Amino acid sequence: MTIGDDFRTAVPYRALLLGLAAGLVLASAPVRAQDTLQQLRDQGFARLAIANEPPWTQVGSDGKVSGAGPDLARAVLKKLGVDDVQASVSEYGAMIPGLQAHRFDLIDAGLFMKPERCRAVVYSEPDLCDAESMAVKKGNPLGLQSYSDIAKNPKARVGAPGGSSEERLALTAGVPRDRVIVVPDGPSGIKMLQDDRIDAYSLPVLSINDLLKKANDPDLEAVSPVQGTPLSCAGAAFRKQDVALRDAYDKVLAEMKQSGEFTKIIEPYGFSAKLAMSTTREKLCNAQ
Ligand code: 6CS
Repeated sequence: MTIGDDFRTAVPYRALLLGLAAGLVLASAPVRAQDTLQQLRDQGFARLAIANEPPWTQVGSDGKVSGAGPDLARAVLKKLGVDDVQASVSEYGAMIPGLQAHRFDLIDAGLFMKPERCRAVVYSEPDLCDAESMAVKKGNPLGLQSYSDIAKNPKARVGAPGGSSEERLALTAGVPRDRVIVVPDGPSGIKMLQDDRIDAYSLPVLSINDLLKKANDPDLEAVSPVQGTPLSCAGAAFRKQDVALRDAYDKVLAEMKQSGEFTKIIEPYGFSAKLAMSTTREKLCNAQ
């Protein structure tokens, strides 16, 4: 008698095979996801998507990458045994497709947690929060306080990054597509405003403040916050299949929030650690 014969007759053979196959797939899932962290450790770096929008992310004239997002990601990854990050500048709208296409290993660029994005990636817990702002000409000649003000004024044009939350908010408020102008970067947005090619340039408050300080142009001012817009928070974003990597990242992030290290990294850039710790991924990904 061989175990095979009796075993085959005692248990429905097909169910047994299916159960074994399912077990093998399930058992390999965490291993595969765990592989990503091991792959990053082995390669010695993680490929990070950034936008070059200070103080969230910035690339110096010497090519050095800094900003709250990269500094935080570098610190967390180092504690996970990934010694460095290699950053690539990407438009916000191209970050998630690039992550999914394995051009990046994670995004930490102030990519706000929005329900539609939360369906495409897995986010860490919140790290960087801010309200929305608009740079306008001094005195705000068109009286723009909100995206619906822009929608209601057929002459008003608003600039925003492609694929950004500001672009989406303006379109959702009813601004026609041809009056929402995609702007490649901050300095270009300020120049377009100065040249009257747009009437408002919309980014988060800290970004607009940074740009206006650098522009040092008395003919420009900020409308902050943009009326009717939510406080938004970003987190590090990972591929949906990399939940184990995200969980490992989250564990270290929570320890750093607890120890004060998180505060020491982000607050010099103007971000509030308290604000980030006052909300959760769950709340932000399910916001109406
Ligand atoms: O997540 C976003 O879409 C926005 N985040 C930042 C940091 N800047 C502009 C962008 O629209």
